[in-house]
Amino acid sequence: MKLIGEKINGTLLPVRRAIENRDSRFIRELAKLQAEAGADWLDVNAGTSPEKELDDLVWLINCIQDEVDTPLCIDSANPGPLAAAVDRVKVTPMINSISLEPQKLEGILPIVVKTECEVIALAMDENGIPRSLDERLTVIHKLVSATRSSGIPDSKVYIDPLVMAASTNTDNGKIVLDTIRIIHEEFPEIHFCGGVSNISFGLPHRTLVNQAFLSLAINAGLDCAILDPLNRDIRAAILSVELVLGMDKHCQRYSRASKKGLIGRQTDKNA
Ligand code: THG
Repeated sequence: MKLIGEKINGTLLPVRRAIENRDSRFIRELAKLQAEAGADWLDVNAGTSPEKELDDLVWLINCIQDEVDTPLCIDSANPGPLAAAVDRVKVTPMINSISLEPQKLEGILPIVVKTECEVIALAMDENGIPRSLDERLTVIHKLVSATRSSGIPDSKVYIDPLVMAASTNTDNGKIVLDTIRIIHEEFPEIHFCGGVSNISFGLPHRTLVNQAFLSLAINAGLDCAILDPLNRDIRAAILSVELVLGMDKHCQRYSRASKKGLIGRQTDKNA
């Protein structure tokens, strides 16, 4: 399971403040902590002010690269800032994201082709996120046609089925799980990626719901997630599910995490 660290996101208030104040120490610390916690990429999202996005994104990227070598996942809906960001990274990044919206296919897909990088493809089109399973599958089929005809190998595509709150529609979890299972069987080279914690939005004890969903999603074929790698509960869920599914040779990663005190109740290693 690959992890994309989500914490450098300008829609979070402390990050927005750090961007506004050009507080590079704060950003570097977030980069270091997530890299040490095992993030495979660091998501970089400059936030919501379009006129400043380019400057802010380039500043963020420079800060992060001064601290860590972890590849970046550049999270922007806008071709201009995205292209500028891609030009400044030291290691080939992941692009977050394309979708079936015409402006994404016209503006962002060519950047992916030129960069020969991995890309997250959101299961949505100009009408938004499809509500039913069938519609979501149709959108994904069209997305895969678009990436294939641009010459992008399936192995560089991460489909994001778009995890939505179960509190607003109790079918939301099942739709994502079925989407992953069906597309995974059809296109075995394609990866899946999602913002796992969206499932529990608006509910109490969010961790419980996140853990249950993550376990089922990994079983269905989810092999990448955007999450907080510093979150102990999430880390425990991933390690224990991978162990049970035979994805952790000799239970090595689980045991190592336990020895380091990274999982389980903090006072008792058998918890
Ligand atoms: N799909 C794709 N990209 C995405 C999302 C997605 N990018 C943005 C978002 N969704 C994922 N990013 C975040 C970033 C921060 C938080 C949630 C989603 C957040 N973080 C808390 C914090 O850092 O304080 C901690 C949460 C925790 O402890 O678990 O709320 O769906 N392609």
